Amino acid sequence: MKIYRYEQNPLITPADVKPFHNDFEVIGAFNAGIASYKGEVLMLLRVAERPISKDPKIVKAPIYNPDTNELEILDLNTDDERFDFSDPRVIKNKSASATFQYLTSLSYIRIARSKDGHHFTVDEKPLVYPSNSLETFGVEDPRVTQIGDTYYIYFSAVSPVGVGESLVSTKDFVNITHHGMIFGPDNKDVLIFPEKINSKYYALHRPTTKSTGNPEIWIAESDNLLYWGNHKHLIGLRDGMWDSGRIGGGAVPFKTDKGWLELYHGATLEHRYCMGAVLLDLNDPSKVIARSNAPIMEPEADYEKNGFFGDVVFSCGALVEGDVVKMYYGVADTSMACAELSVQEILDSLVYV
Ligand code: MAN
Repeated sequence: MKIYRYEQNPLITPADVKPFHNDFEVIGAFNAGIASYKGEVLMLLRVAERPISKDPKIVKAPIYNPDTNELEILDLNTDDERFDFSDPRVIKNKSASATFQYLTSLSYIRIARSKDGHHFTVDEKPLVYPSNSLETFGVEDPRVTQIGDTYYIYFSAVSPVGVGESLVSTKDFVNITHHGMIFGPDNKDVLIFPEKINSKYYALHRPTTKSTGNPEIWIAESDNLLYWGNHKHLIGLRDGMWDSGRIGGGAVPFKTDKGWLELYHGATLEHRYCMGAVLLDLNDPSKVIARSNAPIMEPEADYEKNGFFGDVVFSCGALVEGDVVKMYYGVADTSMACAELSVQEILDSLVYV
């Protein structure tokens, strides 16, 4: 597979983003949803900000308070035996069954704009900021689906009661309408198809199941983008392969003459995140036609291997022009990059099921 990584990579790094909060530092500007708007490429960045800790023994956890509309900051001591600080992203309570108790940063969505898709300027203010009790730990990993002149932006809404997927819409990337949570916890990596198929909207989603099952990709239907049903399991983990630990949708699916092409992420149990592809039937996207046995992209460049959480390439959006896929992707949970791949080469690399 020929991959053309932009010379300007990483396109946006935390140093390019001015913190929105006083006494915070930006530690991530990554996993951006992508939109094409009025001749510009918009990256809807997930910006992660962390309260600056002057004491190495204190890890701070920022929490949005919906009653005051302010952030509260919890100080946790690394000597506190009740907590596990080994994952830099999260603080685990050893006695609780949940995978984490607090996040070490708070994420929100902020736009970076570009005329050429290579050079970006970051907006002064957030576009989507936590605004309710289901978003007290932040909003993360947005995707954008354009339907007509409306852009649907959906993202993980994170709070102590779980991670679900919430939806907003906009026509101008200034005024936002909130539509609430469309997939309840625990669910992430929703991807809404850009058009109706046989009079239904479709979305991929990724429940994290607890009783039985794995973090795998499902598909659902809707008449109105708000209420989703007829859920079906789409693809699962594969032992010993690049997608053996967890998988989830990546970029918004796009049409090819062979079917809907979805670029999805897969990780091993050691948290190495790669991108691969799955081809779905044009008339019934719950039918899988073919899938990548080998990743189409793996973390290889220095900025993909090293960072806040290294060995991660994670796309939330791509632009397709003819045979060229411009895949924008988060690197090492830190920055944004872009690479161009050929649609035909991706299709040729898939293994038919
Ligand atoms: C995982 C990671 C983090 C993220 C949390 C909550 O631990 O993806 O980056 O903040 O989940 O969504």
